[in-house]
Amino acid sequence: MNIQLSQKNKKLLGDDFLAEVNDILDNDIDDYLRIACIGLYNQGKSSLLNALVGDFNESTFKVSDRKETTNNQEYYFNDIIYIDTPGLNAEDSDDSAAIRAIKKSDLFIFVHKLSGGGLTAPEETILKKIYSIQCSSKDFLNRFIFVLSNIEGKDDAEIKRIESIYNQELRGLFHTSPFIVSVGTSSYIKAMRENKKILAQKSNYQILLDELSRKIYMYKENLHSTKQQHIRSKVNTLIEQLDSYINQLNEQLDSKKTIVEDFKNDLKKYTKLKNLNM
Ligand SMILES: Nc1nc2c(ncn2[C@@H]2O[C@H](COP(=O)(O)OP(=O)(O)O)[C@@H](O)[C@H]2O)c(=O)[nH]1
Ligand SMILES: [Mg+2]
Repeated sequence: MNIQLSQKNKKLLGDDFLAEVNDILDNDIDDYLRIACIGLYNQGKSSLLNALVGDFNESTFKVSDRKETTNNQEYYFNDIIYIDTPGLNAEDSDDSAAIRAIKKSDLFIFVHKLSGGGLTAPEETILKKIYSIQCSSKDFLNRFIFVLSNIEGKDDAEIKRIESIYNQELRGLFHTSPFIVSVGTSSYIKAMRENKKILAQKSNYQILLDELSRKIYMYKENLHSTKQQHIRSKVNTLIEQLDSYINQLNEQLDSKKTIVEDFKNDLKKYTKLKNLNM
């Protein structure tokens, strides 16, 4: 659906506002669960999605050490739409592609390389932005899985230390503890290809898969009503914005009316003063 406005009316409401309205209306209420993988580039997003959709040849989502993807890539698997987003903090257009994916997604996997230390400034910015987009939902962090990737070669103590720093930083931002799991995607993919059970276990993928299944199950139970509720609350926010704009216009009109009425009264006073007996 698209709400049509004349050129003149478009100017009155502003392009940004109208883009937001159409974004929401475009967001059809279908019954597909969407999972978006987000994070800076080269953190292991595409590899992780290949692992999740069971493509151990890694040809579904493009894996590369260089930054290549600038658009979202969607893949339908087992009743779920998986969305790979371009790495954040490149050009602005990449971030806007990620934002588009975020707006239509239900669950999020945020990928960050373990060796990258704590949250970087662009990661913080995008997380706050997602929070503001999704602020209507109380269960914001329930819809996130934070993945620390590339655990290969790190000992358990080091992994725990970095998880704890990451946890503290996220708590600082959102005031609750998120679900964090450290994984080795490359070793999981190798394990699945070569049927190596111990390697698969060491990759921690089972923990990630279990948590994801849990979240999918919880979310799917009332997917339709949750989606309706999200869209309803977004539309309500837009209506509130329009109401406050109407109030502002009324105030502007009132103050203009006062000026004109004062002028009219002055004119009347003048005619009286001069005995013009109009
Ligand atoms: N050792 C290791 N390498 C990884 C892991 N995840 C991704 N990689 C490698 O990191 C590089 C970038 O991965 P990619 O999935 O394309 O990252 P994206 O840009 O975030 O999508 C590739 O060479 C992957 O093989 C991981 O968990 N462990
Ligand atoms: Mg990628």
